[in-house]
Amino acid sequence: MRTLPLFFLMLLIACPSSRPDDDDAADDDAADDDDVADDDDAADDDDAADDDDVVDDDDAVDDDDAADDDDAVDDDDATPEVAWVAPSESTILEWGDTVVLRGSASDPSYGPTELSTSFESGLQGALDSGSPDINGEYSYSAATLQPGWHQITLEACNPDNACASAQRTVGVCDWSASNAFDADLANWTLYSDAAWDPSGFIELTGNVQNRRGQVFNAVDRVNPGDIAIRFYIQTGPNSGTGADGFAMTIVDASDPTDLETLLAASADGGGLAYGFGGAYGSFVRDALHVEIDTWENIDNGNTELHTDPTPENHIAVTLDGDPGNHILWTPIPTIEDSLWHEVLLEVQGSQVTVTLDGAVVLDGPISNWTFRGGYIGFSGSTGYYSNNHRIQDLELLPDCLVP
Ligand SMILES: [Ca+2]
Ligand SMILES: [Ca+2]
Ligand SMILES: [Ca+2]
Ligand SMILES: [Ca+2]
Repeated sequence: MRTLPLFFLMLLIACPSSRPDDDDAADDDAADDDDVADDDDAADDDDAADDDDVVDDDDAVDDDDAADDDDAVDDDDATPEVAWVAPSESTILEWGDTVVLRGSASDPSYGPTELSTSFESGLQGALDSGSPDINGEYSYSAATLQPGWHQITLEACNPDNACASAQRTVGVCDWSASNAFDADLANWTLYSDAAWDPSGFIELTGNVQNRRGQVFNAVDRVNPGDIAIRFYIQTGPNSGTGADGFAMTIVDASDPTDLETLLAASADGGGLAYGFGGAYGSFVRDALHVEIDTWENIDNGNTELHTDPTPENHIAVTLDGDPGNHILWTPIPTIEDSLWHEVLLEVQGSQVTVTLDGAVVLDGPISNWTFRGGYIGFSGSTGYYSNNHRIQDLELLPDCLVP
């Protein structure tokens, strides 16, 4: 959010060609205003003269203005007319979304299909060219607009090469790469057994018993509201016998010290190093977790404090630091294959969707719940059984900001 002014600055820099049009419009307005002012001045003079007949002469001057309008109609005879239909001005899209550019074109002397029309992006160049349909409608489905502000020009030319154009601005927002963990950790902090690997990922545990590791951004909080977060996970090599799994967490800790305290108290083994609520602790504020669980826990009131809903590997949305609170869950085929898997979490209002390797695996509302935001991070744990637990390439879309 702090970079927002820069984006607006970039917008101003990126769209200089909009200025002449605006100026032209302003000039036109000024000219109109001048006309009105002149009329007013004349009226004042007339009032001063107290000569109503002269005021009637001013009406004749107004007729001259009407004659000017006729001149404008003459100009229309020489060129096509274009107008935007969709999308609306300053529409913002997510990268990869398809937007249908739609305009209309007409010409007093030619049929619509005799016109040549095109869409061109100031950022990306020519997008499409063609002709309107018999109704004068011209559209193009743009699926490959790159991130940034596009000032898109709709142009129509008639066979005499007389052209008209109109602009519309469309923003395409980027995923803001929170961290690929390739080079440095920036605002991210390693806790407990987590370690950065020079190959470009975070190893949360290593394939070692009774490990517990976390990595969190203790500087920037994720904003409340709709979000989309993508990251990659890898666990193995002990397929089947491996344990315990990992989780992505966004927790409403009050400050970095509070966060560190919560993480230090979180349980290893079945707690997946995010267990600090429910049977695992006293945390009573908001946290959202996506866990990838590779070990079935059964509550024994001692070493295991919750019961998993399935003996299978599972992916689940849990809340408030409680690994026993499986709000949304589904079994998945074993994920302990030492391969990278893509996880995408999307929150829209109370609707939470989780996509694993491109397939939606969880999709449902969470009743009486809204996303509160907080510090984002990852955790993983082992117990008597173990696996490596690796994460990398986090992309975060707390707000769809146009770069
Ligand atoms: Ca990486
Ligand atoms: Ca397992
Ligand atoms: Ca478990
Ligand atoms: Ca679980």
